Amino acid sequence: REVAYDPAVAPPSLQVRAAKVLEGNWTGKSTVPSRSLYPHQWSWDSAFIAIGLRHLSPLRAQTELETLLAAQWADGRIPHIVFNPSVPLDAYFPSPDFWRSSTAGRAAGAPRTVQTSGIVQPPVHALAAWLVHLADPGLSRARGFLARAYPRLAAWHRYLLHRRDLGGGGLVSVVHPWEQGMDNSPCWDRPLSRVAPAPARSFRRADLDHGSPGDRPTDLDYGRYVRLAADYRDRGYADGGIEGVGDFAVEDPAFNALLITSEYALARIAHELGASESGPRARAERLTATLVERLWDPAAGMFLCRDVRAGELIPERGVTGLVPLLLPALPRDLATTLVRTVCGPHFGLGGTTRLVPSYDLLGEAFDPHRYWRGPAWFNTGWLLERGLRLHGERGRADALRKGILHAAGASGFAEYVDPYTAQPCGATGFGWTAALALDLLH
Ligand code: 9WN
Repeated sequence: REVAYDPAVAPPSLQVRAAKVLEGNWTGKSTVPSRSLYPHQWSWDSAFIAIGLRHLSPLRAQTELETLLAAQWADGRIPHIVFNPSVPLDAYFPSPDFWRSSTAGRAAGAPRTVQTSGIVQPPVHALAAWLVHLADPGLSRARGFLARAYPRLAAWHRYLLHRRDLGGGGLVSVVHPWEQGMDNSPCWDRPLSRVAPAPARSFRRADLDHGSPGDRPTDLDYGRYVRLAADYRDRGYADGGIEGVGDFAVEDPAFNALLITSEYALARIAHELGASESGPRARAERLTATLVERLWDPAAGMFLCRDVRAGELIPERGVTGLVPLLLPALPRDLATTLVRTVCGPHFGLGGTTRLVPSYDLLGEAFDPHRYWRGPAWFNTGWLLERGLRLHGERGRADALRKGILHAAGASGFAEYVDPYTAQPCGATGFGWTAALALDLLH
């Protein structure tokens, strides 16, 4: 029997479904990455979320970033988590009583009224602020959105450039895997092996209440995360050069490439505000040259991470080393090589995969389901789609866009997916997956 097409029962479009996720994760002032796993505000999540939210409500997208910027520390750092006081302490670990920002972070200028973590995340914020402005310049000007955000964004970049150049070569170092955002990437295995893990009984992992253990970092990883964060806290979150740093200090390609991208955005923001600032653009170009000098590995055909403590590159291929494809001043031959690497056997794009895995498909540590050790993530996919387009790879960018949109919808906006089968892993209804799918639909 033929069933007549009835638009009233047609499945909702991807756009409508993505909007519903963002609506459901909105708290009134910001958006949680996930109602179950991550019930607070996260720094780089909020930047990605604002980029999608601007298509639904430019006002909410501005508010999202304003809420985050309001939690900035006096030294310029933007914390990686801003805690929601109405969420029970045991809903997420580590909670505010672990970070103790308002006491342990007093010397570094942590805010008094809001509880935050003391570490940072990749600086996607100036890029997000610029894109949010472009969605509705009239509203943005009427509210003084950029005029208020600009000094905070500039102070954030200054913090990173001046307080976090731990290697002394001009790039920013991260001092914790949570700062880089790809928490258990095999790139960290070597530097992390120096860190004595905190005893398992000294903390309780709330993530395992919601996520399957096979999709999450191990207990040993967590022991090391806890040790590093507690040591940093106990030093008052002070960044005192290499001597004052703990056992983990890494120059990361994606973190630095996002800073450079945000410097370009800062230059546009300054111009829009009528300032004749040549600083950010010149810095972006200089930083690109430094990134190439310090992190490019010709044999791997991509960027690698630098272990600052050991003074050497880490021989692991993580998706982080592809993200500099975003950079407009990347030498032409490097861009060509990066495209070849993304599409080659280690990442398989357009061959064995439709999405970009977070780690080397041929690497010893590859695991298609365990978090940042292989699964494909949507934020890195979105960044590479932009990079491919920027460097004239339109066909490949279109195919990646299609792969991302299909996997986002089919997985229920999963946090990450198996790079071969797109089977959902981690949380579903995940904020940046919905937001970045929305952005790609526009
Ligand atoms: C620790 C929120 C965050 C993301 C990170 C992702 C994961 C947290 C965790 O979730 O990290 O910050 O508890 O595992 O790795 O990139 O920002 O979505």
